[in-house]
This record gives sequence, structure tokens and C-alpha cells, in this order.
Amino acid sequence: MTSTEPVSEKTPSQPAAEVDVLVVGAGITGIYQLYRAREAGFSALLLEAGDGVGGTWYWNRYPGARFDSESYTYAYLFSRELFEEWEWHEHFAEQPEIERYLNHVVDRFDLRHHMRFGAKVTSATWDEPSGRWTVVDSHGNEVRARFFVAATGVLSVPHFPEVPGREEFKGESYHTGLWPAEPVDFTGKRVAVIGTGSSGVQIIPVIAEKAAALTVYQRSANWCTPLNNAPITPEEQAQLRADFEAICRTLRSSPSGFLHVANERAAFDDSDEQRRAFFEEMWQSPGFSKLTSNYNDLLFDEAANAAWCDFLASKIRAIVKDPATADTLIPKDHRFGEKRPPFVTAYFEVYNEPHVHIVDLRETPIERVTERGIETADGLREFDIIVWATGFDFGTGALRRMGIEGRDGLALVDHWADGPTTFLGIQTTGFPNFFFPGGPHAAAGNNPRYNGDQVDFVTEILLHLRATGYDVIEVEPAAEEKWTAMVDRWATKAPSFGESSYYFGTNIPGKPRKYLLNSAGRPKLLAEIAKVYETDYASFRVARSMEAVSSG
Ligand code: NA7
Repeated sequence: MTSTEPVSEKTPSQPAAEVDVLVVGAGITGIYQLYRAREAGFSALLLEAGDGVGGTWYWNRYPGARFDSESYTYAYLFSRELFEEWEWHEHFAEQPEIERYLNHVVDRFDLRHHMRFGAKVTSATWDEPSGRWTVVDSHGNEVRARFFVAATGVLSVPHFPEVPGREEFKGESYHTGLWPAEPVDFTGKRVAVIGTGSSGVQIIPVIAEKAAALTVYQRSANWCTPLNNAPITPEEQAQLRADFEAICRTLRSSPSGFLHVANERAAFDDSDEQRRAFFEEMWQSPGFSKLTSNYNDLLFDEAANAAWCDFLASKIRAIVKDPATADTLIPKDHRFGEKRPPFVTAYFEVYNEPHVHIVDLRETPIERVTERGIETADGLREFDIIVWATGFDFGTGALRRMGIEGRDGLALVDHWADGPTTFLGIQTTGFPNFFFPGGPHAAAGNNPRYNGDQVDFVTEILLHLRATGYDVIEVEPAAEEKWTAMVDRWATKAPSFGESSYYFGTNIPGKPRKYLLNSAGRPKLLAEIAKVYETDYASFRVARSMEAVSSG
């Protein structure tokens, strides 16, 4: 596999289309945007590069891929009937169940015939006189749309590092973010996994079960903690249904969009013994609650964070029998929460298996990939399969690759040469009628919650225009500057991620170092959206296109 770009073979040529709303991306955000646009009575079309529904959850179909947000808080909440009829099997659903769910949603709300698959957008151009976007896909098909909504996600452009010889490997090679639909058979194979982020640590235990030999290439150790997944019992299913309204309320008021209960205690309010017992409780707790329900000073107080990290290191040492391997697996270069923490199932345990080895790239960096394997400073190891779990061009990757040109030919890549500037993570100046919910500056937490708020907001904007007789809308520069400054301010204070995190673009050579999330929290996003309504859209400029004016 050589391409970093998902392209389908299947797209037939299509007649030129004209719609009110063109959505790009059939992931969680795009499906919801299509649903809202249709429900509001707009003509709408969705273009998707892949051959199926799911977006990130379509491409990341590697074995072991699963939610690490609770299934029922990550899923849609716009329809109580949908919430009640879909029974998630596990608290943290695996990729096949997620893909089934998203297909169910598309069919249940009759959205599939408004979707074109295998349609990768290559250019999108604003036409001032008509007040429309012309969007072209890789097969040359053209769609003209009044409103252009790129729901292209933050984790949709896989990143392959510049390792010499990467293309020369003669065995099978895969990226976790571009996993093939056909199953990959690891049985009896010699396998390498490069990367130990959330994807790497999910796939490693699954490969270890089948492979004859597994070598993990780790550059940075991560603070992995147990996901603590479990099936959802019938009693829990019934409780979830009964709690629907309370769940929605809690999620709306949670800064991170989770149900987890915040802790009012600071680490040193407790005695050493109490703290140890509490950390043990956290270790046993589900998913992100280790971040969201931990001591309230965990991300603010060095000593509190160090106490938790010491506890985690002792856990790793207790699980991994070889002390040198355990030491390699314990992060030394960042605190817990500085990078996105991965959640694992039987991860550290695999390093006790005689056929699993770890290579510390800080000690012996990869020098090259050859036809037969991977060469580091201590020699060549031969493989049948190499898995690249090396992450994504996060946040702006997809938007920068779509050939987007706004007013006066302004290219989005130039406009964002120093990193993205946005208003509420949905619009940027110079690009009228263009929206990007679920993109940069959207969220820092349970993504679909924030992204859903943004889709609702975009839909309200379209309804506002229809009600007021305008057809062009663009954010005021001052509003954009204010929001972007707020995002940047939050990036420098806890709870935020360190600059070593890909959330600042640091994993991509040459990418501007700019914060790509919004750490201010969901209530802040909702409050700012409410302000827009209260001020009758004062943060935006509205107009009539020349075409609308001339047609009276
Ligand atoms: P991540 O979290 O970006 O992890 C990528 C991993 O690949 C990480 O361990 C990197 O090490 C490693 N990497 C990247 N480049 C190299 C090179 N050149 N050599 C060796 N190792 C390398 O991506 P994931 O797919 O795991 O997770 C992305 C998101 O998906 C995650 O946050 C969840 O939201 C789900 P590094 O840490 O940079 O030293």
C-alpha cells in the first residue's frame, strides 16, 4: 500500500447536480448534518471518498478498533426512538458494531440515496456572483451548492512517517487508518507494529494472539490504562432507556461531554493510604474517567500528577515480568494527560509472551525499511507484515487537501498557513457559506457531542438565512479573532495537552504548531452559540448574492 489518500475505484460518472446543501464525509458528523439538512427541507447531497458509511469508523477497521468513550454517550442522541431501539452490546463497542450502527441510522432515516460513495473531493470553489460553491470530485463529477459543509473529520488523513525505504518492503504493509475490508491473516506470521498511540496499543494484543512473532517499535511510551470494557446487561439497557433525558442533560453540562462524575477532592486532601485506594478505584474505572473523575488537581498540580504516574508505573512493573521491558513501557517524557491517553485491554500483559518483543526507538532508531524488514542501529529484523500505527495529520489534514478556494481565489491552505483560525470551529472569514463542523477548534473530549452541537448550529444558520431572505453568510473577522484567541489561551493552561501532542500538529513535519482542539469545554461552546442567537447573528455578515438581487 503506497497511497496515503483514500480513493475508491468505484465512482461512476454522475450528472452535474445542484443542491442547497452539499455535505462532504459520511462519518458521524456528516450523517447527522445530512439528516438535519433534509429534515429542515433543504435539498442535500453527501459525497464520501470511501465505499461505505462510517468515516473514521469506516477506515479504522483494524482488529481491536473500538470506542474508548461509552457507546451510548458517543452515539446519536437526536432521536429518543433511535436511542431506545439500538442496543449496544458493550460499554465500549468494537468497530464492526459501530459500522453496523451507522448503517442502521442511514437506512432508518432514509439517507442513503442522498449519498454518493467513492467521491473524493478534489476542489471546491466559491463563485461570488451566484453565491454558490462548485465542488468537484476525483472523477470530475461536479456539484453546485449554496452551502458547502465539510464534515471531513479530524482523524481522516493517515500519516506515514518519512522512513527511508518504506515503499521497498516486499511483504504486506498496512496503516491502521486505512485498513482493508478483507481480513488480514496474521496467523504464523512475523509482524512489526510501528507506533504505540491509541491505535497501536489496541491492535497489538490482537495481533499477538495470532502472530508467530510480534515486534513493537515504540518511539514514545504512553500512559496506557485499562479500558475496563464489559457487556451491557439487560438491567443496564433498561436503565439507559429510563435515563435518556438525564443522560442528555448531564452530557450537555459536562465540559468534556462525558457522563463521568467530577471529583471534588484534590490529591493531597487524602492520606497516602486513601490516595492509593482511590487510584486503585480509578485504575478499575471505565475509559476516560481516569482523566475526568480523577483528583481535581491532577492536571494542575505537578505533585498530584506525579503521584498518579508513580502509581501507574508500579502497575506496569507489577504486570510486566521483565524489568527492562517494563521500564521501556513507562513514559519518562510527559505527564499523564499531556498527550491523549490510550485505553487498553490486556496490553501490558502481551510483553510477557515469549514471541512479543519491544524495540525502543529512542535507543535504536529506525534507519531504513528494506525489502525484507526493518533495520535499526542494532541490525535488520525480517517481517511478513508491517503495520504502521503512526497516526494522522490531525485537525486540518482533510480540509487542507480538498482544494478549497474562497472569495477572490483565496486558498484555504494559504489562509491557514500559520494554522487554523475559526469562529466556534465552524467558519472562517473569506469563505462564505462554507462550514466545517467537527473540524479544528471543535472539541476536546467526547467528539460527537460537540460536533452535534455544531451541526445543530450550522442548521440554525441555514434556517435563519431562509427566514430572513438572505443567501450568503460569513463570520465577522472580529468574532473569529476573539474565538481563536480564546482557543489559544486555553491551549496554554491546564487542563491542556503538552506541545508534544499531535493536538498541536507536532507529529507532521513542517506543520504550524497551533492548537487544533478547543479545551474550553462543551458548556462554553453552547453558551457562545446561544449568544449568537441572542444577538441576532451579530457575529456574522449576511447578504444577498448578486444572482438573488438581480432575480428580485
Ligand atoms: P497517534 O496517537 O498519533 O500515535 C502514533 C504513534 O506512531 C505514536 O506512538 C508515534 O510516536 C508513532 N510514530 C509516529 N511517527 C513515527 C516514526 N517516524 N517512527 C516511529 N514511531 C512513530 O495515532 P493513533 O492512530 O494511535 O491514535 C490517533 C487517535 O485515534 C487517538 O488519539 C484516538 O483519538 C483515536 P510518538 O508518540 O510521536 O513518539
